[in-house]
Amino acid sequence: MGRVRALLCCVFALVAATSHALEQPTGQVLLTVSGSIEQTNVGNAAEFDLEMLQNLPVTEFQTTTIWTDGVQTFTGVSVAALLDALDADGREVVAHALNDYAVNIPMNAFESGAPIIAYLHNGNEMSLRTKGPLWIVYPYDHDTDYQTDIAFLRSVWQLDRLTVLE
Ligand SMILES: Nc1nc2c(c(=O)[nH]1)N[C@H]1C(S)=C(S)[C@@H](COP(=O)(O)O)O[C@H]1N2
Ligand SMILES: [Mo]
Repeated sequence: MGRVRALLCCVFALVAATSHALEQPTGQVLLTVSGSIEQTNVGNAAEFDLEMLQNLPVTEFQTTTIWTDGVQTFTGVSVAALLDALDADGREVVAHALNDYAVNIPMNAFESGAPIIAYLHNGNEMSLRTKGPLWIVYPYDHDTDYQTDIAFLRSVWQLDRLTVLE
């Protein structure tokens, strides 16, 4: 009995150590992260539904944008926090959108905590027509660094994939 229990403990410890630490998405997959990441849930990738994204650390801010009128509230997870949760280790990230737009962003550009992957805009989920369901946004009003062409072209709407490059 003691032996069996010891063996089972070993097996469970091994499973815990080697299995995917990420839960499985149960809703529609909104974001797929692949490349140089340690935490996965489907093959070599990490798939997220809305609930999984909402379970990551939440960042919310208010700002105007060049695409909208008036002050907006955005709620999401910072790219830094998301990549941290996946133990990502790389030099840059390719952010890819449903309309096949893609942009490479160096890893050190996320250190400030901006941008976020917003899943709520003024408290509402975003449709494809309103740049959703996921939109990379910066608190543009908070720093002149975020009012540059570089920040604008990294503001990927209809985001669907991130690839971490070594
Ligand atoms: N999904 C998606 N996001 C995108 C783009 C795009 O074509 N598709 N264009 C990018 C570029 S190149 C810029 S400069 C900014 C600003 O786009 P706009 O001024 O044409 O609205 O959005 C960025 N985000
Ligand atoms: Mo652009």
